[in-house]
Amino acid sequence: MIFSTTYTTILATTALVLLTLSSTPNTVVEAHSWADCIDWKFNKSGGKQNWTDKGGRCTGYARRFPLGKAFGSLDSADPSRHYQQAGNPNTALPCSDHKHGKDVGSDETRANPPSKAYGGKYGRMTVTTVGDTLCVRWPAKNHAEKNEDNTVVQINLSKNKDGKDPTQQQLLKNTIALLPYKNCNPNSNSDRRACGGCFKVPVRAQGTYLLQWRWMLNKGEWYTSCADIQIGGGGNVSGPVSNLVSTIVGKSKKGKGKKGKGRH
Ligand SMILES: *[C@@H]1O[C@H](CO)[C@@H](O)[C@H](O)[C@H]1NC(C)=O
Ligand SMILES: *[C@@H]1O[C@H](CO)[C@@H](O)[C@H](O)[C@H]1NC(C)=O
Ligand SMILES: *[C@@H]1O[C@H](CO)[C@@H](O)[C@H](O)[C@H]1NC(C)=O
Ligand SMILES: *[C@H]1O[C@H](CO)[C@@H](O)[C@H](O)[C@H]1NC(C)=O
Repeated sequence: MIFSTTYTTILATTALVLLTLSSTPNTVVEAHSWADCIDWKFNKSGGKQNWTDKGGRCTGYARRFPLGKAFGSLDSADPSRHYQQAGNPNTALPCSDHKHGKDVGSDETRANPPSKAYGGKYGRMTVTTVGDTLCVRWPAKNHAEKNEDNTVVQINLSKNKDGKDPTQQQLLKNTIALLPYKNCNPNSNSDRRACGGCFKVPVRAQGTYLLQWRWMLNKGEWYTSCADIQIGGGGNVSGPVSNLVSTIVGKSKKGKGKKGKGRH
């Protein structure tokens, strides 16, 4: 009798442990990414890219980006940065307004003038020139592991017109770079791995542009971050689209991960 009672207890304990183990990954992977920095400068040029806080510093940010928060912490901290576009992704609101979206992000509405969304408690605005390299950083949020596809980050760049953001359709015609999502440094904490990609600023007339960071996690599931960037100096020629192809630095490579499964 004692034997069977003990045996039952062992079975029950094992079931509980299995239950705990199998439910843990689901809670751990529930996280999505955003652009943490728009103009990352590495301490060391050349060699391996070091995206960690110790490997460089950020000199340009997305709109109303709060300073002083730990890298990768903004999904649980206030404000949450990840904004998932709702409805048809081709016509969805390109930048979070803190009201709309499948996941409502923080307020990345265009300020008037755009520079008002920068400085003080927010990160500074990106100032760059044609031909310069911009390096954008993001946290992996558990989506850069071996069993995940190497998804793509799009960088879309459009001129602000009439004091308004371009539409997602206009942005779609102006993709200037495709960056592999899994370009990350190692870290035992898969949520906080530091990732990023670099591209050259294409030929554009001087002015303020909307740079959209746009990442597709699952088919049709897009997350965006928006930054105003000032492009100045370095010529005033509007380049034809064919010139832009050579500026695409990172080409998307399909990972060896499982396909067709939704990730969360
Ligand atoms: C980044 O740089 C820091 C400081 O030099 C170093 O400790 C760290 O190992 C580097 N990380 C990578 C992934 O290169
Ligand atoms: C790299 O830059 C960061 C930020 O400025 C600094 O904290 C870090 O100590 C630097 N690391 C090295 C190895 O110079
Ligand atoms: C740049 O070119 C545009 C279009 O040709 C023109 O309207 C603008 O005045 C120019 N800006 C400067 C700073 O030359
Ligand atoms: C960005 O623009 C390119 C065309 O240049 C387009 O193929 C791509 O779908 C756009 N990305 C989005 C969805 O904004």
